[in-house]
Amino acid sequence: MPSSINTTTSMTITNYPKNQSSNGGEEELSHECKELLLSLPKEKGWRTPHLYKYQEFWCQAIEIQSIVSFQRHFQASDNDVVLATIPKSGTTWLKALAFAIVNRKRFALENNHPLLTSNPHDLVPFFEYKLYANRQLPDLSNLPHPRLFGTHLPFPSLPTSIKKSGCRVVYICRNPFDTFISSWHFLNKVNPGSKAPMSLDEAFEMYCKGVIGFGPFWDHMLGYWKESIERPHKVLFLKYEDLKEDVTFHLKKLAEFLGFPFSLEEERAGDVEKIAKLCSFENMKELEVNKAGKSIKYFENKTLFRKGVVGDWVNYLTPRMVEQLTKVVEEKLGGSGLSFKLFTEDIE
Ligand code: PAP
Repeated sequence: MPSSINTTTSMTITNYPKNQSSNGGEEELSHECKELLLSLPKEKGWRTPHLYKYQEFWCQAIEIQSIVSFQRHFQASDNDVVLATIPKSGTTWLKALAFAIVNRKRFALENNHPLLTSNPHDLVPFFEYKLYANRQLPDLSNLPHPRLFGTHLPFPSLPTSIKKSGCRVVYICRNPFDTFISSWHFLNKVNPGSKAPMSLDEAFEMYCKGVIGFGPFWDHMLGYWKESIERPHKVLFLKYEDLKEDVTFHLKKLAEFLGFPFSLEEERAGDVEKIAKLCSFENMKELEVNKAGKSIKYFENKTLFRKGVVGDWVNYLTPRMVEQLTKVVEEKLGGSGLSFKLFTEDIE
């Protein structure tokens, strides 16, 4: 078994921009993209100077270029699997679980599993950060099927071929309180250094206005939520907190949805529990590749494994902030049927 696995055989891909420059890599953009940016509303960014509103969601200039290319060029196959999230909602965990589930015949769960030596983001590449980044047009035809991909795009902005093909989409969301705190920690950690860290207060105000990468969070969630209700066989909606509460149950549900249900024999052999353990926060955080490696050029894998709990927001948000965000959640998500678990016992 090689020390890291290449799931992207015969595929030309490049990583994130080399070192993100002080203006978020905007000088590297194509003329077309620069023109597009001129027509878009913009706000101050969390980590880059600006976030632009493209197709009703906020994102960085450099991301828009890859997104446009992804939207133009990607052709979905009926058995593709797209794992979708708004950042900091459980992307890494979902990628690990889905990879382990669909590849369990290729890679035994005991030793030398690719997840022990590669970060999930290397095994399940993002469309917008890896495959279509840096003006690359990847040849994805040689990837083993089912092909697994990741994206932060909202549902309405996915390429038509994903929305109209038989391909499966799995969405995981997380309560907005923890997602905000996780985002704030992360974005200050991976700040390239040219920008002063953003205060919790300032970041919070932006989050409540919906100004965060791929936000507003409520639109992002509702897009997938509605689709999962209309097309439950094609769009599965999961919640981080539910997985935390009962990972085995949701792992089996995910496997069934993906078309890889566990046989009775596998269940008896404890394969569900083995995958749960392999992909657990505690296991993944301690792996060398996740302590010292880099999957995406300008941030280290360790920034993806902070605390991994439900309810850490209680350590950061003031009562006023809790009231404000509760109001936003009620206003934007009330009546949708979408609700979140906000607390857990294991908070320090
Ligand atoms: P991404 O969208 O940038 O890929 P994502 O993986 O969605 O990030 O979010 C990281 C969060 O998931 C971190 O939460 P925290 O800041 O509240 O701690 C991280 O700890 C948590 N996380 C990462 N891997 C796992 C895992 N295997 N199980 C549970 N939580 C995890």
